[in-house]
Amino acid sequence: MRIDIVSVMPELLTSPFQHSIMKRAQEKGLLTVVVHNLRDYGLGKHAQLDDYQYGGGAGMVMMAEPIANCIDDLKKERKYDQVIYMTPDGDRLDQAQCNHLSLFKNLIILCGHYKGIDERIREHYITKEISIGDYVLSGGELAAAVLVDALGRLLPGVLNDETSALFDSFQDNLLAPPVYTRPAEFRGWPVPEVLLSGNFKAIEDWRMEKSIERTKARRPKLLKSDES
Ligand code: 6GU
Repeated sequence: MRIDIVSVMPELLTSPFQHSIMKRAQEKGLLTVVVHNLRDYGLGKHAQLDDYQYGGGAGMVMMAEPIANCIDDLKKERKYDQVIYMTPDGDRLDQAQCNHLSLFKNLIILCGHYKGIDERIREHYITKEISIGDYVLSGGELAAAVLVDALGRLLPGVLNDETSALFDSFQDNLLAPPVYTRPAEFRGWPVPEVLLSGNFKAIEDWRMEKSIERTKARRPKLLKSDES
């Protein structure tokens, strides 16, 4: 999968993909992330990217032309499956959407800033609008990093144990069960005995029971529907 991220703050997007699983995904050639500085497409000698909004009101709006030119340039190089705009009024991201998006080959992610982008870009370029939750961030970059991470780990071959993404919280609308590591007793607090029993059937049953218990307690709506 190749992901091109268009941003006015590309510095915010350097570190998130240079560590751990995202680093390995790129080293293995399974994921390519390229960040583009929208400033390179700014207008005039100040490389202007935003302007006052028509009709008045506080806050600047990202102009259509730099964004259109940048996306046009990318589209000259390859065909894109989706042009995603990160915005708090987009569809709320969930695991089902991540699974769906992880199947695409080429994605563009546009990070919003200021009051947002000129509506004509949303109408004519954007194919999907995504929010990562009902709260407002100062820009779309951190949200884009969340999306890329969530997609990257789903690509076949990225995780060491291929099955481990399947056991993630949410993958079957259940939260993950509790996990323990050594020592078997810490400050008088023991690890549940079944986990030390070597009885794999009993361990599987225990984990399923704990998953359901935890989901009921913390996210009951997950059990009733596809809602969170
Ligand atoms: Cl995608 N962008 C911004 N600016 N804020 C958000 C968001 C995105 N998702 C939740 N809050």
